[in-house]
Amino acid sequence: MKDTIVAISTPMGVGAISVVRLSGNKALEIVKKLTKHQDFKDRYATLCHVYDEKNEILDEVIVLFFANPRSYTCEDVCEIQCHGGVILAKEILRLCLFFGARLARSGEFTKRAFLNGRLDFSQAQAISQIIGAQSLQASKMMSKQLKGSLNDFVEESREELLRALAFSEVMIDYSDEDIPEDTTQNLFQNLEKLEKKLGEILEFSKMRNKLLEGYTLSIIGKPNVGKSSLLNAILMQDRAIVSDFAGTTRDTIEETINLEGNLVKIIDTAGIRESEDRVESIGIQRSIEAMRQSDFILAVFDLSRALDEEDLQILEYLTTLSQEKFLLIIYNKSDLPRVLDIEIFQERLEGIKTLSMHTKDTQGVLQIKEILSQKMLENSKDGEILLCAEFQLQAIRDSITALQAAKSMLETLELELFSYHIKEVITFISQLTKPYDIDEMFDKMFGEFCLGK
Ligand SMILES: Nc1nc2c(ncn2[C@@H]2O[C@H](COP(=O)(O)OP(=O)(O)OP(=O)(O)O)[C@@H](O)[C@H]2O)c(=O)[nH]1
Ligand SMILES: [Mg+2]
Repeated sequence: MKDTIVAISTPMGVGAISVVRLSGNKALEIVKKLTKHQDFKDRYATLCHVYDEKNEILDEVIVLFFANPRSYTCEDVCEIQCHGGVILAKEILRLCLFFGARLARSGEFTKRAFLNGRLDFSQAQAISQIIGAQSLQASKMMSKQLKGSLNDFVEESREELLRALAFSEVMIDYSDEDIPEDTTQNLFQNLEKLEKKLGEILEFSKMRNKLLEGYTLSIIGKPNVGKSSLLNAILMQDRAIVSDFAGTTRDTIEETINLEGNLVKIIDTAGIRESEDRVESIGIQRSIEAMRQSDFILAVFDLSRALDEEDLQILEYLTTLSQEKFLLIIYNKSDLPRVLDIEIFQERLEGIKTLSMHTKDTQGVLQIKEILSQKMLENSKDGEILLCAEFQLQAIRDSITALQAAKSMLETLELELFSYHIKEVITFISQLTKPYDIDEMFDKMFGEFCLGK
């Protein structure tokens, strides 16, 4: 890690300013050559010029200097803020290389921060997630992780387990009768608590990863009930073609909206019904697939038409999905005289939220958005630890298995085996924040970052 690295840290060609970042022993020296300015103060902004090799002024810039170790990487760091666009930042980058810096690999700044002890593994990972996060809640949660809440949990659990291990090691040579029963009971309860907590983290993480990826919502229903009209109303633009011809939408249409900081992909589907038409029936297959992939389903029915075979078929689908998906039944076209008998829906889909509306009614659309936002809010309650990487989820699963084995050994007072399994749990739990001490592992993980981080 002797060499000084450089990268453009802002997205290419976007925005009014770009930042070129240098880290390493020679960072300051390079900036001095670049600007012909000698006096940079730690943690101060300095206005100066950048010159090219022919001594011509290239740009007016602001240099931020962070002396080691109080910098992102714990090394000397200089950030050069130049004017935006592609050309200038690239030119400054080129000059930095000319004066002896090396191009940073993606994630290399964060890797250095990690290797210099500035961040632990989970914090480094949280940074990668913040950059890629698709929702405001997710970035907030990751920022919290950055503060080290996962680290605290791992430390606390380790202490608990070490206490269990110490007890076991001391008691190993005693006969069963001499082992105090209340102590083992107490120990058992604590392990049970830890197991429960691990289970919660696992469940929570699986669910919350939605916040990172974004949600999917599909609008389904038989032909002509007003699905595309509803999509347009939600988007507040005429995105999909609407007509009174049944089968207007032949393939799925996708649009993304931002609902209170959450990214929601909305899929308008081809109406579900048995179809002779090959093109349409492919579309229908897709809409069934869309439903399977969705977190939310808006199932649209037409209040102005009598219940028919197609509605019943859709009801059938919905009952199989209602366990795992968030389902909202929309009774559409409430502006027309009501013909649809909704009793059968109430019977079959007990406890499911319903809403009567028509698509020209902004009130109805607002209500839909509110219901969805509420649901997403429930999904993003604070205070839990969120794990994103598969190896972490695996470490939790392994911890739970080992913990269960340890508990059953404690019950039968087979303390040697108990100790063995507790040591396993300690190893697995430690992997949450310090997975493996292998360099390639880091390269792989940090390589997922974008350049300049
Ligand atoms: N009166 C009334 N008409 C509506 C309402 N919503 C949609 N429509 C009309 O119903 C017809 C069908 O609307 P679409 O949005 O194309 O229906 P769809 O479900 O997408 O139909 P397919 O794509 O064929 O499956 C159009 O003529 C719309 O103008 C509503 O709330 N009230
Ligand atoms: Mg349509």
